[in-house]
Amino acid sequence: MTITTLHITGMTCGHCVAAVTAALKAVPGVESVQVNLERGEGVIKGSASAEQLVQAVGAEGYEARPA
Ligand SMILES: [Cu+2]
Repeated sequence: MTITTLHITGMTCGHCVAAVTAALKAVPGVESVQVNLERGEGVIKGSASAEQLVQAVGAEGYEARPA
C-alpha cells in the first residue's frame, strides 16, 4: 500500500471537499481518502498511482499535483 499526498487547489468549501473526496475514492485501488480544505491537501492510501489520482481530481474541476 502506498500513501500519496496531493496539493489540491480550487477547493473553497465543504462541497468541494466532498466532490474531491468522492472522485478520489472512485479511483480503482484507493482504500482511504482524507482531504483537508484549509491545507489544500489530500492524503490517499491504496494502490492507485499519483497520476491516476491527479487525473481524477482534475476531472472534477480542481487542480492537483503530487506533494
Ligand atoms: Cu466548494
